[in-house]
Amino acid sequence: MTNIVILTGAGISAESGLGTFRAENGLWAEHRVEDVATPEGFAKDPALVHRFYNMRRAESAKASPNAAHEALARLEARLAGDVTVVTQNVDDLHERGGSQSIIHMHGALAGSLCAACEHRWPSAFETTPQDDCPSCGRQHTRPDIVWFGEMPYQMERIYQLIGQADVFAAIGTSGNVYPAAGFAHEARRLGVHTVEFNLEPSMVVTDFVETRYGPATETLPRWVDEMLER
Ligand code: BJW
Repeated sequence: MTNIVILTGAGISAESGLGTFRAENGLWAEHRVEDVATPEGFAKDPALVHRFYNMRRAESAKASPNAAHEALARLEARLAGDVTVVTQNVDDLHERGGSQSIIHMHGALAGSLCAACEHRWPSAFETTPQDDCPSCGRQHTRPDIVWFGEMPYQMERIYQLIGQADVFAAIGTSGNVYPAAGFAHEARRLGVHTVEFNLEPSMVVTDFVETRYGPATETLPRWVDEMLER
């Protein structure tokens, strides 16, 4: 039995055509992070934030899962052991790629959240600040996304999974955003084998005992083959 926890970031969806955040031509080259990814930005201009996530939802719907998403689904289906994908991504490419065990720690484009009563429901394809909450009827609808200063989802469960893991792999994440950027450190402290997949060393590269650089659609399927042959 081998238990594997996989942390994914924007880089795994890059080859599906979705922008990463911190690249020169990335999402935040055109949108200030303070405006679209903080509660304060939402309070200042909710219509702008809704437009930003409507645009992201439309781009995500046009994208298809790539060979890296599919490789992770194959690993989960065939490995003798548990594979959990903890994703920082808000797209649904892991679901559509066939993974079953997925934690969206930064929320999902598929969800809406009432900022007044915290009711959650499946998001419409296009949302506006005027949308009524189906539970309390007030107009405080926001995307169910974890912004800076907010607590990511299922943290207790994630640390529990890391504590039971044999392997921790991080794929396509720059290591800039905590607490996700601290998972490899915790895994290594517990003696878990840590492996990084990226185009280049991340900010937390020293927490990994193994590194594999190159496009995830090439490095991941190879690694999955190796894990399944062990
Ligand atoms: C490829 C590739 C290919 C490309 N193949 N690879 C000081 C110290 C420590 C922490 C903090 C601090 N000050 C503030 C904090 C906390 C803060 C934080 O970390 N800030 C940092 C900027 C320092 N964190 C938070 O606020 C979090 N909450 C929290 O800490 O709660 C605790 C708390 C709450 C309240 C009170 C007290 C405590 C919440 C963080 C939420 C992040 N949300 C976002 C936006 C929303 C989602 C969305 O709009 O989609 O999530 S930020 C953004 O960054 C997004 C991502 O999920 C996240 C990570 O980005 P990611 O995925 O790593 O993307 P990139 O673009 O950075 O990197 C892509 C990588 O892919 C690159 O490395 C490429 O090389 C690679 N790549 N193509 C392989 N083909």
